Amino acid sequence: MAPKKLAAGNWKMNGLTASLAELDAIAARENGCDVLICPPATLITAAVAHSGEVAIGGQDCHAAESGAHTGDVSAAMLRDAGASHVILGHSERRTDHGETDGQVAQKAIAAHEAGLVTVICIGETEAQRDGGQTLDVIATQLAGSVPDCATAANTVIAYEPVWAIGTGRTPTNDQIAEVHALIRETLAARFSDGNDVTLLYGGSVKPGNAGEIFDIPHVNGALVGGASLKAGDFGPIIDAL
Ligand code: G2H
Repeated sequence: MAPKKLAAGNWKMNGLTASLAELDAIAARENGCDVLICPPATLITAAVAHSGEVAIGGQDCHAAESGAHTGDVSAAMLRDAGASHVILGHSERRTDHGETDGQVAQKAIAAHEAGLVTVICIGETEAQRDGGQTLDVIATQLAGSVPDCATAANTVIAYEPVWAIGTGRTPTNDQIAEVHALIRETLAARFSDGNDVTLLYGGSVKPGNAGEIFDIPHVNGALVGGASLKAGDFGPIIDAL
């Protein structure tokens, strides 16, 4: 089995009910690859009703199944709302909420138990890249954030350099290729189906750069933030895949 191609949109803390019109437009222009939209939790149930073949996911979940965790949602709740995927370990969660690799792995275990596909995010900061630590950081995050129960069917890995997120800056194609090759090698060494895991690039992907990023070896799609909010931007990215 070859890795599935996936165009994933992360709406972050953006979107009201009216935004579902964009989802209708995205659903209408599918090109055969898998498409995922992760709206805010408030929109998941309504988004499922608008999504057609487009998968709907959450942007985070708690590691516990239920309990006294004000403001959090569990993996089972996301599944119950109709989500099929969940993003975990996004750098904004790691930065804003202090999430560690170990916590991300616990969340991933809970998500897999609930039947969700996890999109586990990893990526270096600008200081780490400037300090020549990128490959070590990626290896450490992969080892710590991806649980032993990961398979090609239940796990997607997104490489998102922190300095490229929402900044309009992107790594060179060679930099993306180097990190994706490391991720592929590491997964293949650890998991029997590691060669089949879908690997996404994320960080300032837009219609103008998606095609060349998708041509890089071991890039099987993208996790797109700002450019996933409008079907006029996300549609051409889907088409480029
Ligand atoms: C990276 C990405 C989506 P953007 O966070 O996960 O956002 O495309 O806006 O850089």
